[in-house]
Amino acid sequence: MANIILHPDWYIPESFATPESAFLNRRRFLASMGMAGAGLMSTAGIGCAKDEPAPATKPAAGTAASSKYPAKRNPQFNSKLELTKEEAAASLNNFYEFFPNRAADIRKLTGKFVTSPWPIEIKGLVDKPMTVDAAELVSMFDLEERVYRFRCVEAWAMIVPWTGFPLSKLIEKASPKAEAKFVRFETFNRPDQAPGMARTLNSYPWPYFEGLRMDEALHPLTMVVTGIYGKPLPKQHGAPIRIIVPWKYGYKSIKSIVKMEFIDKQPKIFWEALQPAEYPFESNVDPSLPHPRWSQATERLIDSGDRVKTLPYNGYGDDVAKLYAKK
Ligand SMILES: Nc1nc2c(c(=O)[nH]1)N[C@H]1C(S)=C(S)[C@@H](COP(=O)(O)O)O[C@H]1N2
Ligand SMILES: [Mo]
Repeated sequence: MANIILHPDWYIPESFATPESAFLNRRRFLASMGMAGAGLMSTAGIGCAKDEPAPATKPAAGTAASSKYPAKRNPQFNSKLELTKEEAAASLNNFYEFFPNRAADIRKLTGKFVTSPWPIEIKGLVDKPMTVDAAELVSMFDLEERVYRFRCVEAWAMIVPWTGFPLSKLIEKASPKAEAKFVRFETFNRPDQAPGMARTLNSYPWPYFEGLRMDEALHPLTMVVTGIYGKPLPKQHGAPIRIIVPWKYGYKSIKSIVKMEFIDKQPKIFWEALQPAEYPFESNVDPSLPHPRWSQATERLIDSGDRVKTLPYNGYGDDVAKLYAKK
């Protein structure tokens, strides 16, 4: 199929023709105009009010246990950088399942996406395989809010308050066997609800999949996220449940998870399957290691447009560098 691009959409050929580059340029463009939060001017409906919070904050229908929001902020997890404006974070998303074309506002494309009920299958090398609904998970665990830096491989960044709980707590419940060395995550597979998926059925290896080493999955910074900005996750951020791994490039933080499988071999990840040289399994944020086609030394904050230094492990080196010390 000639019109379908087999690279990740951020694989940017000289033509700058891919949706991702358009998207990235849009972020840059808006940021450079100091209006990243303003929505795309040529796109009807979102309006241009910077502080218009309503569409951004509307939780996915049926998202559970709203009474648990906002959860208490854990002061241990904070950032010196100012919080990204909610509207900027909520209107500039990467969610390829919904991307139909260039510069789309994903909020307009999620209308058919049903996020409740949302059974999640936990299986593989565990003593207690289970299927739990996302709503049930929210009620099972104490939720807390953590402000994390978030760094996309395309060199944009944001600082946002995620709500959730450590993934290690869920892993404990499943009681993995000693042979479990990796966790593989998988997203929903519903092209009828996800236009981006429908349009790339033959070129992308849907559904989106990701993976972590067991020690990465168990690390206290790794979160199961069910909310953002004090509310249940809106659909475009990966409702009803996603992972956040703050020291890795954004694509590791898989959204709208339906399956977690404990396995003994390193799994492939979605973008690696498409472009192994550019998107390796580990993908820790590393300013000294340029992407084959761009520098990773700095990053642009999506609302202010400020360019700041990228930090090793996205600033979480004190906590995680030891996981990667050469033995
Ligand atoms: N299922 C799924 N998860 C995904 C993606 C995706 O396309 N599909 N994109 C990833 C990328 S590239 C980034 S940068 C982040 C973006 O998260 P946000 O839209 O909440 O900012 O989600 C990640 N998780
Ligand atoms: Mo990304």
